[in-house]
Amino acid sequence: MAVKPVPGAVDAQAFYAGLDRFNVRPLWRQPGLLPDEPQSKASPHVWRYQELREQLLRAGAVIDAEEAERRVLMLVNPGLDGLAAATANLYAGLQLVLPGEVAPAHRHAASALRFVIEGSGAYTAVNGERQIMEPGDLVLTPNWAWHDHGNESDGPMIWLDGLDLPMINSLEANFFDRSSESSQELTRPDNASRHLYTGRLSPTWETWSEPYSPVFGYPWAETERALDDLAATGVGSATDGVLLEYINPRTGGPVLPTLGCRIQSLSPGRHTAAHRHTASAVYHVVRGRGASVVGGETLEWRQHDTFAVPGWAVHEHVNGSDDDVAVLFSFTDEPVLRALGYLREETAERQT
Ligand code: 1HN
Repeated sequence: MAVKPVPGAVDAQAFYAGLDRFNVRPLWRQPGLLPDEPQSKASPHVWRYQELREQLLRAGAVIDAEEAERRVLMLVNPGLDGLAAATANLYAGLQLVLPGEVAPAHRHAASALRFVIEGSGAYTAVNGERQIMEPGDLVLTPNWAWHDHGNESDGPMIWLDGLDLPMINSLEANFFDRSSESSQELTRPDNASRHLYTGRLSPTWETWSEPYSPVFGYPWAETERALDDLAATGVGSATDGVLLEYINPRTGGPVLPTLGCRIQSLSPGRHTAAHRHTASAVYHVVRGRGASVVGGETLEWRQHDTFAVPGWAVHEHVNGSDDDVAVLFSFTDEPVLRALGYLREETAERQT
């Protein structure tokens, strides 16, 4: 029986008011479900190391690493309602391990990376192997890998933590496990994985089936050499200058399935072309000073500052020095967007 509804035969107000109890809602009255383009709630933001270093050292007098489990000041984006997130998908934090301290072994489904800011000679143990940490080193603690930190040096050790926590928590796929031993058993020599894979050469006897890089430490000395060699040749892209991706030597792809890591050099005085992409990123200033214009806001930065570039925010970088390069480390959710077919990029008008 086909019934043609008579307009006005049902009282609209009463109809809308009565829907809640069925746990349904009219799509035609739902704003914001299909925005014309992404509108990140995250703000462009810079966290200043000079201020935060002082607070981090104060934290060292408030709690020890063992009790805190991880003594970290999380970088909380002011646009994200207090969420533990630097961009909508990326978590970042500054971690302090003082001489003699251990941050006990645990593992989680979330993937993590460390970029060393200050201090020398502490370690992160991951998968039975210690990574000895030096400034500028990238250390991976991939999903579900046991990891613990210790500082046997005589100075404080500070690094930037990056995780995919906001993403994996919104997917409701996170797990956590604490070891009964505070330090994991070591089964391989210190820094073993970085010696197994050396640039263009790969060990034939090793098997590997994990979705992440078999290399857990990317030493600064190698990274810096690559940047220096390229800086002299004048290559690079209009939007990013010399931008190098840290790779999984097994695949040539990103180091972690959810997080890509990059190092970037901007020649003296360089002002990059503006662009935007659906991927978001957290940047850390390794060297130099300058500014990034992000979503119309100018974020001035200097060495060891960290700043957030939300997804789809137009951004351009400026090296503020006329005689020194600026070097930026960054991590991004790009691998996720790419894998799912949601990566989009476009060039944009300069904002300044
Ligand atoms: C974690 O495991 C570390 O191992 C640092 O150093 C920060 C933030 C949230 C969840 C786990 C670490 C973290 C973390």
